Amino acid sequence: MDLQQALSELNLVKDKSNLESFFQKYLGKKWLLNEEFSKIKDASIEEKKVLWAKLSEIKNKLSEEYSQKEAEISIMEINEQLKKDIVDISVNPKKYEWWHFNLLAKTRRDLEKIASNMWFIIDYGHEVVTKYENFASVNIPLSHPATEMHDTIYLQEQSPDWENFVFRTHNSAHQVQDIQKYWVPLKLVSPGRCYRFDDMDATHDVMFQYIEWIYIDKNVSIAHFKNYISTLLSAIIWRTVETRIRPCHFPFVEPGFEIDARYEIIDPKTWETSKSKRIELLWAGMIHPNVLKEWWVDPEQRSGFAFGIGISRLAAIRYGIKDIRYFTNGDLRFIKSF
Ligand code: FA5
Repeated sequence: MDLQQALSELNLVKDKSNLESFFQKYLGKKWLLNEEFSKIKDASIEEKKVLWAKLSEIKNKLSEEYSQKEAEISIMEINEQLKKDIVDISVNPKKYEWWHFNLLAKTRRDLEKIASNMWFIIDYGHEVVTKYENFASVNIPLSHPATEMHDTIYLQEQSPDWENFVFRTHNSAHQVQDIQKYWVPLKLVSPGRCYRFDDMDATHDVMFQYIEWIYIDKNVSIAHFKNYISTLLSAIIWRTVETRIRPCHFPFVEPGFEIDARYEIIDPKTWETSKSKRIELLWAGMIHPNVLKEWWVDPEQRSGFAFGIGISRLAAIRYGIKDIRYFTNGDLRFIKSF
């Protein structure tokens, strides 16, 4: 067998199928070299040694050249494929759109800015809290309807003597810890997600953004509450809104108030406006003396107000949206219109 002949044939190989034929011819089962090796058995011992060495050298050389060729062809094929697969990943600057915050995040951030400007501390707390923090620490007895399974999302109990954990239903849940952390006088806001097992509709979500404001000091009165709430609402809402304040009962506060709002809904297609129904915007009140005692604050010395606003309802009023589900359903037509 002529090694030079084999090598020049290998040199002419340009693709995988020719390479395969070459392999079958020289190196496969029925290889030419095999024939040469089979002749060794008839040779004398001395000739055997020489022939074996010569054929082994040919075999090694051919195998080495073959492997090199195989690698070359693979790289060549990959490069050809890459040329065909070219994708233009450069972005057309004219098509690039500037991002903006989701309207809920924007409203929450604006609320936080206003709160800092009024010298309120911002503390987000935890989304998973104990049953005590969520209910008893704010004077909600465990027999209260709000503690029932259909309102509260409980975490699975690990053992019978284990304190139940819940997804917080309101941010009032970590006030007991905030008091321990910052003590009084206290001006604090707690923004963040809350969870309730509510049926979803235009004003209810199962997970919603909420912000709680709390102010405790000497001689804090309803007049302070009115002043803060009207400053806050006029800073965050730039549209005409009809508000109504009315007394209500919430165990955390005494007296308690509710503020409802009626606002202008804008039709995104026609830009026509219509009046919304009256919606509950926030609950508030003067912190109940029992709650202050529970927090080791002397109700004879200190008083305070607290209020909790659903940020999605506030954002709906702010931007004239008729249904809070638009904020989270990912509809690009809605997102792009802001
Ligand atoms: C509370 O959670 C009280 N912690 C509020 C409070 C704070 C009272 C301080 C007194 C003192 P309420 O359950 O009403 O109250 O919820 C407060 C606000 O959260 C509502 O006014 C509403 O704006 C919003 N909200 C309540 N449930 C939902 C829901 N499922 N989806 C969206 N927003 C909601």
